[in-house]
Amino acid sequence: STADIGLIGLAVMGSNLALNIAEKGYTIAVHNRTASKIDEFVVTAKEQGLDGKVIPKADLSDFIQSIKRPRSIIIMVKAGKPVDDMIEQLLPHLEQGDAIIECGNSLFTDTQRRFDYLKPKGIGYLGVGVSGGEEGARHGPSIMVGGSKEQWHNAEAVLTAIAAKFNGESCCAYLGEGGAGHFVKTIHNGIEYGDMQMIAEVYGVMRDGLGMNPTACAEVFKEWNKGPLNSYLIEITGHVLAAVDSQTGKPLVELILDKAGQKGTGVWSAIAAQQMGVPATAIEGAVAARSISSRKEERVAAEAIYGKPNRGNTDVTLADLEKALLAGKIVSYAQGFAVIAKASEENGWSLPLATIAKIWRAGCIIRSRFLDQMSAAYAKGGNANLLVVPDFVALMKDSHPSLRKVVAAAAQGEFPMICLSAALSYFDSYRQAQGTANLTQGQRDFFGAHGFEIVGRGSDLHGTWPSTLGK
Ligand code: NBP
Repeated sequence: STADIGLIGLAVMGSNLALNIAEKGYTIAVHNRTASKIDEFVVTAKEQGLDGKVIPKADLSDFIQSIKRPRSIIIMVKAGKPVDDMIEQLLPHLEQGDAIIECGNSLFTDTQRRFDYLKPKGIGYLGVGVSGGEEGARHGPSIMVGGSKEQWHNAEAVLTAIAAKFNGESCCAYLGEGGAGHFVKTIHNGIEYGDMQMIAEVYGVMRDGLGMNPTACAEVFKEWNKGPLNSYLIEITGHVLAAVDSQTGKPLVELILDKAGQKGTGVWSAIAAQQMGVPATAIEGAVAARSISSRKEERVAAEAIYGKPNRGNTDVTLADLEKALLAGKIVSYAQGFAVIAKASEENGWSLPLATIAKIWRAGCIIRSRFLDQMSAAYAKGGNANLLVVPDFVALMKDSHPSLRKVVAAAAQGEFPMICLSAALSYFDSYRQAQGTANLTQGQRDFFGAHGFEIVGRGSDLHGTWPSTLGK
């Protein structure tokens, strides 16, 4: 046995990850259900001068025997049942102390179940969130590790080496037992949904309120990428807006149908947040916005009923839009990190918020300058809501008036702003000491005798309500 590590599943993600591992000097055994993919992979590895580090194995038993003990075996097959099938196929060949490292986009509860299933058998299970798509896998993804801590140490050197680097620091970290890694990856994706939707809402105002064409919009995003919004998503937004369709010469973005797809991680984030009672309205809004977008036919019919939106004069500047986006982003990240903090508490993971912000600074879709500021702020201590972390209080004080102005202009100009308005309402709810749930509690007691609290008198008190029977 000579391979440092093994990898099963040579589709897009697996083959790029395997090349990345070989490039870092590790010998890797590779296997795929369909053997022809292994041959194709060897050709690619040869073209990149990496075939000397690759041990191709079409037979699963040979593949396993070729890996040094205790074995670390990465599986990068389609999420869902194929992962369970693969685990069952591997089990008879594995020995105590070996580990399966599952790197796909798995639901964290599935990862937890698999971890619990393998633990009594003495087989380690690591559920690893890998962000950054194909390019990330090849040149350095952000890697969020969860699962068996002991076996993590066996694979730590390889995973740390292949991860993206930010100022020389690896964007890979062990975050906690069981499904911790995949949970954090899911919330990463939820935050990504929020970022994308808020950018799209601002683009809507530029296009339909300020009358800007895609080229002009692209220039603005290019400029914004030099400032506090500097991030991968702002950068690619500039490129998408600048792209021209080769067939017609028209801006490509204007030809793309306005129906957004989703694969489920946004929904999983929103469900996890709701289940734990943590408000994550920006993520929920972003998921809802994609769902509404997909109902194109209904939207066309509804516009015919209500008429075209009455846009009028949009009284916002580009500087307002930039600051509104920053304020929305702070709220959205505050919510996402609050979900992570709560999950950490509920599951006994000790999810370090500063570390999570750190490993998202490079290699993943939401990488940004902002996350560097966040990790620095969280490193000063505590898992507090970002809205009360001093550095961000100053940013929020400076930017929320713009968010308010933009959301107000959107309401007046009939622009949808599901995400930014949700972020503003969350902020306004979070920062007001006296809310309106006193009335809600009164209603709940009226119809259901649920009780209420009066400070100084005690809790579980009841009102004497008039009867509404027969009225
Ligand atoms: P796919 O998700 O398309 O899966 C294809 C691979 O799964 C092939 O190797 C295929 O083998 C194998 N496979 C299947 Br399908 N059923 C199997 C089974 N029952 N037993 C064994 N192998 C089976 O590959 P991908 O697009 O590279 O994605 C891999 C994982 O990474 C997924 O979980 C995906 O969601 C995730 N992903 C992440 C990102 C990201 O940005 N992080 C991007 C894209 C994908 P075959 O060749 O024999 O059919």
